[in-house]
Parts: sequence; structure tokens; C-alpha cells
Amino acid sequence: MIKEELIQGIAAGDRRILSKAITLAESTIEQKRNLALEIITHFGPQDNTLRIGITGTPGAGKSTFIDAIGINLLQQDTNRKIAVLSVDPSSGITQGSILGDKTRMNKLSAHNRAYIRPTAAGTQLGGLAKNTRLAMLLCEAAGYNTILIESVGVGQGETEVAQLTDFFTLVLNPGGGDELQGIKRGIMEMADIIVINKADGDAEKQAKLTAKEYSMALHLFPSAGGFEGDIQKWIPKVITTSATENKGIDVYWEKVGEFDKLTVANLSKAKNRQIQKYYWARKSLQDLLFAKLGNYEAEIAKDLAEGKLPEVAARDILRNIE
Ligand SMILES: Nc1nc2c(ncn2[C@@H]2O[C@H](COP(=O)(O)OP(=O)(O)OP(=O)(O)O)[C@@H](O)[C@H]2O)c(=O)[nH]1
Ligand SMILES: [Mg+2]
Repeated sequence: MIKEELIQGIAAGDRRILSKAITLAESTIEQKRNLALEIITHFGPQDNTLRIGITGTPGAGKSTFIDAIGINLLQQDTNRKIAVLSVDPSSGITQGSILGDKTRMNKLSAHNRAYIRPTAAGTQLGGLAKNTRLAMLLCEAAGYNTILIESVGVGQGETEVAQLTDFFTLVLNPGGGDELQGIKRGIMEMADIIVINKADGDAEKQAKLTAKEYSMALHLFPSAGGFEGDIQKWIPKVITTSATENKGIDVYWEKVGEFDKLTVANLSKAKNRQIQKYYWARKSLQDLLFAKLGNYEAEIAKDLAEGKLPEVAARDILRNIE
């Protein structure tokens, strides 16, 4: 498919063509990837979008929560179009969770203003968030003004989701003491909101208690609230929800709305996106350089055989890298 067709299709919001473009962006073939980059460049930055990261322990209810908040938002606001992207390092082999996600998001996946796309299987862990970023930019180009990114918040690499989004949501379950140990402190510190999900039935009381505990823990972080220069910082919130019983969903959107209003007004949303661009530029440069290293094995061997200091060999090679 040629570039013009792809651009026209995306501009018209054609999901089939959007999916094709995302597949190009995920490709390891340089030409295909470059085509995706050209398409994204054509559309330029979309500043009036909302990017939300949703992370949490496996099975915390992230997908069910996304289905509930997604439908709620689409009903409230007919100008919204939602794209859900998932970053799931475990989906590589069986694609089991992809099928699982479709059933957990059955309301959203049937909605004509929603688009759901898992990150392609088989990609490396480090590349997942990078591919998700390009997928997000393509979705925004296709008119999806609200992006929800689901990722599992254990292991490494998922902190990168925070580098993709404006608002970072951490989904946990009632009775969190043990769970806290599985979640890195760093992730808690990044959260703009902690959602204690599954606050229903017998667990409702426990959920309120857990929320109180997390709330106290959050305020112990020196990074919470206050001012940075003359910019008033967001104070992270803790709420309880039931994604299955649709409780607390309105409160969630209220908090997101407050956050967006604050960060647009004090310009920190735009500033944050600028910082993120630097992050992705550096990371891409690092990856490109790293990919070239393999070409210099023979030169390293030759230099060392000639008795060069390893440090000198490295310096000389770097000077000649094109
Ligand atoms: N009682 C109760 N169960 C819930 C709630 N939200 C999700 N669940 C259940 O929890 C299980 C896991 O839900 P998912 O939405 O797949 O959780 P997830 O965090 O996306 O899971 P992974 O993507 O596999 O990490 C399912 O059986 C859901 O029905 C809730 O609010 N209350
Ligand atoms: Mg899920």
C-alpha cells in the first residue's frame, strides 16, 4: 500500500488502514518502519489529546477497568474517540491475553468510537513501549483524542509507559500489604492516581482501608504535591472502584479532569510532553547506535591484536561510525 493511500485512510479514520500503519511501525524492516515514520510526520503533533497510562499487578482488573471507564467517557462526551493500546510482555507467545482482553473489553470493542490494539507479539521487551508510542501517534492522527495504555506493572520496562502518557494510573487490589512488595516503590511514586479496584462485596470495607493506607504512604513521598519552581504540582489521589459494578468510575474521570485542567493551565502538560520527546530521541539514538555495534566486532579484534588499549580502540571506532 502506498503512502498516499495510508495517509488518506488514516485521515478518514479507517480502522483497517490504521491497523496496517501500526503494523508497519512495529516492523523490524527499516523501509516499512520509515514509511510509518513519514506518515506520522505528515500528520504532525496532536497536542489536544489525553494520554492515560494504566498499570498494575497481573489480574488487578486493568482491562475490566478500561472497559468501564471507556464506555462511561464515550457516553458522557460524544466528541471522544478512544484508542486502547496494551503493552504486554507476556502476550508474545500464546496471544492468550490478547483474546482475554477482547472479552474483558467487550463493551468497548463493540463501540464505533473505540479502537483496541495489542502491541505486536514477538517484539523485544525494550521495543514494546517504543512501538506503542508510534501506535499511539498513529491513533491520534486518526482522530482518537483519548489514548488508554494498559501495561503490567511488574518487571522492568513498564516504567516507560510513564514516558508515553500525561496521566499515570496504578490499579491495585484491596488488602495491599503483600502486593506493595511486588510493586516497585518507583512505580508508586510515579502514580498520579492509585485505584483500589474490586471494591465490591465482602472486599469493599477492606478496599477503603487499603485506600487509606496507600494515601498515607503516598504523602510520605517528598515528591507528592507542593511547588516546582512556580508550578503547582498535582497531589496524587487514591480512590476505590468496582469495574464490574461500575462504582467509582465517575470519580475517576473527575480526578482526570482536575488533573488535565491544572496541567494545561500551568503548562506542565506541554512541558512534560517536551521532556518525553527528549527521552525518546535519546533512547532511539541509543538503540540505533547499539544496533551498529555488531558491525565493529572485526575492527575491535584487529585493534586489540595490534596492541591498542580497549579504550583507545573504542574511541577511534566511534570517531568513524557513520
Ligand atoms: N469483583 C471484582 N472482580 C473484578 C473487578 N475488575 C475485574 N475483576 C475480575 O478480575 C479478573 C481479572 O480482570 P482483568 O480485567 O483481566 O485484569 P487485568 O489486570 O487486565 O489482567 P492482566 O491483563 O491479565 O494482567 C477477571 O476475572 C475480572 O472479572 C472488580 O471491580 N470487581
Ligand atoms: Mg488485561
